[in-house]
Amino acid sequence: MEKLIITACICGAEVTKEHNPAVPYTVEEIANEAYSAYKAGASIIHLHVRYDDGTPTQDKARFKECMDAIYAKCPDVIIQPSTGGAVGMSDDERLQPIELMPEMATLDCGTCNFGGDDIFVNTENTIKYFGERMIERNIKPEVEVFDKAIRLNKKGFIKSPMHFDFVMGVNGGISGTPRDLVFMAGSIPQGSTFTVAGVGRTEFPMITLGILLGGHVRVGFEDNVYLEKGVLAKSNGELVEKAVRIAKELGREIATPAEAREILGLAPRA
Ligand code: KMH
Ligand code: ZN
Repeated sequence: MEKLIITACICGAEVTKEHNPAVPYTVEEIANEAYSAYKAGASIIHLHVRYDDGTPTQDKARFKECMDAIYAKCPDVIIQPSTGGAVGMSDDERLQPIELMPEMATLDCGTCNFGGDDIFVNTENTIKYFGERMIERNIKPEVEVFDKAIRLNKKGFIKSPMHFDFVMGVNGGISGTPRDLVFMAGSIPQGSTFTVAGVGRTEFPMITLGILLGGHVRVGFEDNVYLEKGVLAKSNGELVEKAVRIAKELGREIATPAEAREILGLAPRA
């Protein structure tokens, strides 16, 4: 089987230090958490950034500071900025980090409930707009799918082969069950690649099945702050180490950043 690409979602926009004191906010904390994940085997850092007080932001200057600090510690890592940002942000606010010409960025598909009263809005036109901006910049989108409504874009707004991230178990999205993950993995065009993420306690069961299905995996504080029931992870690195242990038991080797670039067909870094 293909080597396993591990993505670490180190920070997110919703999780806070009240959930786990190790959730990073400052530039230094974000760079340290990225390094802990990279050292443990992550080849991609899925990046949200915060102001020092924890407020999520898509501000380009803040992204640049964080990306520079991460590259200083992990020179060859793939940084994948979020264009989802936080619920309620406008399209252009969310798109700011693509001006930094990252190799990848997320492209969220479909509007869905996002816990409680929150609605994560991704209209058809938003998806097309984001897709076109990424094609212009040769940025590989990771298509974030939160629900069963995978609407495949055949009109050239996303290039093939597509790379998906199935985000399972969001409160309001698709459930984190084997049945639904098998459905998702069977619903994408041939030749696509996919990553599996599971929110909360579904993280490790979902990535285990993702590894068996030949997919790639994402772990990190954005999705889950626990190493096991009742035990907070001390770092994103601990979560990545656990993913590596599971992969090794199942006979999957771990991809380096260079191998991940090759598997995903990323354009050379600007
Ligand atoms: N924070 C969520 C509303 C992404 O990074 O593209 C959206 C999200 C997806 O995290
Ligand atoms: Zn995210």
